[in-house]
Amino acid sequence: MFSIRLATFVACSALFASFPAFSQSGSCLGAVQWTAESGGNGHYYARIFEPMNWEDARIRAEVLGGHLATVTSQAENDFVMPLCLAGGGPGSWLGGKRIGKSWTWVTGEPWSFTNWAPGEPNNTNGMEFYLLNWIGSLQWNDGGNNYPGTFIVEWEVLPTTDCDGNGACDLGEIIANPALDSNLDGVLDACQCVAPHPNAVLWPAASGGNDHYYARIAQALTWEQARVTAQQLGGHLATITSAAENAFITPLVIDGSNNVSHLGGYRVQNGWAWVTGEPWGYSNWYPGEPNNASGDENFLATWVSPGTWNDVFPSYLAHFVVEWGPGVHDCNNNQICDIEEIAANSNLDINRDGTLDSCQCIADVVADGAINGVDLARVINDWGMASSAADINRDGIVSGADLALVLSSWGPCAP
Ligand code: MAN
Ligand code: CA
Repeated sequence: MFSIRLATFVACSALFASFPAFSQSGSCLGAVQWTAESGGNGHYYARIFEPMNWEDARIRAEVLGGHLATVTSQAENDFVMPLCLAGGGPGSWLGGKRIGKSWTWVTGEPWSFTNWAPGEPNNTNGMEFYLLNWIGSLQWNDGGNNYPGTFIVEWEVLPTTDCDGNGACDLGEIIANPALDSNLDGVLDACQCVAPHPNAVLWPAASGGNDHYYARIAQALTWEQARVTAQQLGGHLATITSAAENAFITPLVIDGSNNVSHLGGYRVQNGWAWVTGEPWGYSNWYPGEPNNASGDENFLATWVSPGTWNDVFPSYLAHFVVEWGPGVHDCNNNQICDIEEIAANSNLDINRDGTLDSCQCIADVVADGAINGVDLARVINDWGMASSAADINRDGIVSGADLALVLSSWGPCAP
């Protein structure tokens, strides 16, 4: 765990004493302070090695609690510009932007000091509106937005949260390893519930979905390889059991070529089955399919006309749709994945549907948006029945436990 690299960025407290430049107790290394003792403004600066365009870097800097560095004096220039080079790599964006004919700083500070390289700013092709160092140089250049630069962030006050309690400031951890903030929200992934895959989209219960996530993985694999890969990603090949679910995934399978993606269906003796064991019911075969064209078309894929399905042979290479859930997300926004909360306390999901009951209105038996006399009447009417919507806790019988759930949550469902 402890490494040379650690020494370059972490020192919420312990290492602090050995770095006199870092004059603020509780500060994070990785950002260097231009100290008052050395004639500075007390601000902190760091070069972020996440190549991106200027507009994205501007947002990223703000998400990290600072702003793209503004270099408004010779002294600040002398402190900041070497950071643009340290560690090599591409040029480093700074917080200057051309608006019309004039240059501005992202903070609104007046534009006066400049340090342009000879011949700059030259606005090549009329598209260079953004400030960065000339690659390998301490002087300035104007660049086009789409250049994948590193960037310099400046903080007046350094955020010092340590959300995972590991003694290392979160900001310092992210500066050292941007992958620790994969969803780019400025919070360590370790402290929140992040989507299971960068491409994953949620089909929210609130809009009639199942709270599962889906992603098309753009890797051409056989169905069997795709099945295994989906598992390795923590999910399974998507199982499409309703027209609504098929409609939800259809935009995901449009891939700019043939729109074929493996799904989690496979041929069994008397028909088809899903990898999850869910019953086979809904299907949406392309006209004439499944035709078992080669005698071994035992696997399900979406077909050329988006939304339709085909049976394909074992060596057919295609992208594939992975499904995750339920409960991989964080419906109550408490930074703990719902699935973990439920695993720790099964009472939080009394109807065992994989979603926290607190995010649903489980006692709204007739689904009219409130828990009221209609639901109560339904419980009493179905008393003792084995299979009824009034069996709120899904224990196999409509009983006093269900009645208690109605009474204890009486009133309108939360929005
Ligand atoms: C054609 C049709 C399909 C078959 C594929 C296999 O498109 O016969 O039914 O699955 O070829 O590539
Ligand atoms: Ca076929």
